[in-house]
Amino acid sequence: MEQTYIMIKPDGVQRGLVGEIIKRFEQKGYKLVAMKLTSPGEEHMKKHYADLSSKGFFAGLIAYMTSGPVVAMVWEGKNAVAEGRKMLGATMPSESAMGTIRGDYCIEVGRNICHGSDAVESAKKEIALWFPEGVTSWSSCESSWVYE
Ligand code: DAT
Ligand code: MG
Repeated sequence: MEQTYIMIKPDGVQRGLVGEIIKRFEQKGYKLVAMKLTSPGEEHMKKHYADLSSKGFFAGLIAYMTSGPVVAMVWEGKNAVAEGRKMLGATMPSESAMGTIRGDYCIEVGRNICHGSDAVESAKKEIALWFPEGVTSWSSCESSWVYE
């Protein structure tokens, strides 16, 4: 089964949206296989966003992402990466459909409350970066009701 790295950013934590975001992934049918509240610091966050280091907004992005704790999670299930991105909504909240997390709960791109891996390969890298200790494998009693 595919795994994706989902992170609730510092604004999502401060605004009390942790439960709401977890609820959506649970209710969709995905399985939580790793989770922690953590403030890993600047170097770690620069590694996470290494692909964006040349962007003009990079310094602001790192300051925002290190301004408070984040909730790091790995969710598992069929097409979890692409479906997770759909659940988050577009990067720009003004372009995120209503009903998505960003569409429903934020206004500005620099405060867009959640992160989700954009491809299976980047998910693998992000999961290794955030959970070097590995994830937890378990079987959910729901699985035969979620999958045919
Ligand atoms: P996403 O988070 O949807 O994968 P991304 O990887 O292109 O988007 O960018 C990572 C984060 O950087 C994004 O969630 C918010 C910030 N960001 C992206 N584009 C931005 C812009 N034009 N101005 C300010 N912040 C931006
Ligand atoms: Mg991205």
